[in-house]
Amino acid sequence: MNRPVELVGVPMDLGADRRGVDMGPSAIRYGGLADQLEGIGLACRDGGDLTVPRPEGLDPDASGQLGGKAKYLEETQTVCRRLADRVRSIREEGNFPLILGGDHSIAIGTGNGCSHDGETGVLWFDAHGDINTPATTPSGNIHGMPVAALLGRGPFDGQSWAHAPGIPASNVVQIGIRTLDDGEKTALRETDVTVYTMTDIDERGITEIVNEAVDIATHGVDKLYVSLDMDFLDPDEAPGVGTPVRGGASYREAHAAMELLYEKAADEMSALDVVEVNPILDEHNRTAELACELAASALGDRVL
Ligand SMILES: [Mn+2]
Repeated sequence: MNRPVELVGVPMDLGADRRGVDMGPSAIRYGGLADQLEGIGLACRDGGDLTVPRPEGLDPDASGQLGGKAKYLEETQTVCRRLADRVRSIREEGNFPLILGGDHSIAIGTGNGCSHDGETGVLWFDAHGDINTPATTPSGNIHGMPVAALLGRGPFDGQSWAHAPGIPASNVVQIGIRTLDDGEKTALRETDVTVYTMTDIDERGITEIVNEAVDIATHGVDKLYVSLDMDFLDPDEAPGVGTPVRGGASYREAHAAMELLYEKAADEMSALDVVEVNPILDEHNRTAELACELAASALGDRVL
């Protein structure tokens, strides 16, 4: 990859119940991300943080709920629009957007910023399916909805800030999934989204899975957006995440996945976001440091 990297922090926690992921961008910067990227020869510019409304004094239910539950809908919409514009302009300048979350609702912005100029595949590393809609969500938290939003499912259909027509469901591939709500199981059966669960990784190994996943995600398209929710990893490795789930990817599996991704799809990669780092739940910033390492691996860092 020979494009300069531009970092953008999105200190967003309106999409999650547990506070703290708004501090993710700072923790990842403290983890040394820019130095690591420069260490592998990438020019790196820090574009600062997007402005995100604070939840204090806001009514989560104020802005209409898209026919169901969607907390802080209006604020989330504003932030995602802002992020989509930013991602788009970074890409138009020929640079690579590396987005630091924040909760996973921000992927609605990154995804839209990547797909306005032609079809894009998506690789979604996560413990969760993130494909609830306001109609199926048990919690109303939008960080459980970004895949549904990008695909324009249910009440997201016709919502221009959410639905990204440039992302075909058949080019969306999820890896590491280990917990799904009932509504999400139905949704995933109805769509062409490909899901690799942790069981698939156990049985076939991360290398084979990522190889296949990249082929599916980039089939017939020339761009790939990669979204890394740090809860893809096991909480033993990444305790500081918004919604930890046991039984996740190991340290080596996560690195192998990122390394292979770079090997196979460095030219196609059009944006990367690293989300759901929660410094309040972390141990001495190790989850944020791991986020830096994995981002560097995805952008070409190698042992030798
Ligand atoms: Mn997620």
